[in-house]
Amino acid sequence: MIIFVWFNAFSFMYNLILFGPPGSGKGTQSANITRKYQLHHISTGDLLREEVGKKSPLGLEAQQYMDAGQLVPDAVVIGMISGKIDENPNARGFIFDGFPRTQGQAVALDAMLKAKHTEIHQVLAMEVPEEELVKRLLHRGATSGRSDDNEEVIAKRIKEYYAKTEAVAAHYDALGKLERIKGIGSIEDIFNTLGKSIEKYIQPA
Ligand code: B4P
Repeated sequence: MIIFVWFNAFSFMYNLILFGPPGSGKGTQSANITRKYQLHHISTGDLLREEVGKKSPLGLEAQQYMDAGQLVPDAVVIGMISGKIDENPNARGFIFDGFPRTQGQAVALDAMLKAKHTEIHQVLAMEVPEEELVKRLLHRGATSGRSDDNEEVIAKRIKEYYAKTEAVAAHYDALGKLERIKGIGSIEDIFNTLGKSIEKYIQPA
């Protein structure tokens, strides 16, 4: 028992934020990273879509924001995340995909992880030009059934990103944790570039 507690207290947990504008490929690359490095994937977009699908009170509240291309209020999203971390105490680490999306969420995440005796180690920010983002999101919209499938909502999402989300990069840059990654090219090439950064901290599982 004593050995178990000692091991847990000192075992290294790696936490990564995959950051970027809507359509930059966060979801796509998270799936690959999760598989190769055996991290636990937390996507606020997926969690919110799950709640919307279930028509839960949280989902019904979130849906109106998502359909309009707006961010869901911080309090709703932050509450969801803490529970997900606690459900996986023995995770090798977490990959946060689409979270934090505001300065308030970043501050809350840092405090939440500190209370759990861990921290964010790296923020990998994928940079993609706006016209490529629009092209990708229109293409995804045509096949996925997601509500952000038209130019008006996509333009709103990109505007929200510059108004509220870009500040998250500055927050982690000031802490020396931000690395910018070119997010155009093949999915495999981008994955390899991300992997080189991740392997400064952990090796494939
Ligand atoms: P999310 O689900 O997080 O998704 P996203 O930003 O639209 O896309 P992502 O960057 O993951 O791109 P993907 O890999 O799919 O957000 C949805 C909504 O949820 C938000 O608008 C908001 O309302 C709400 N929300 C989520 N988190 C929130 C939070 N923390 N706070 C408040 N609200 C929140 O890639 C896009 C497309 O590009 C795909 O079709 C993919 O196949 C393609 N693609 C990817 N990489 C490519 C490449 N290298 N080349 C060509 N195509 C590529």
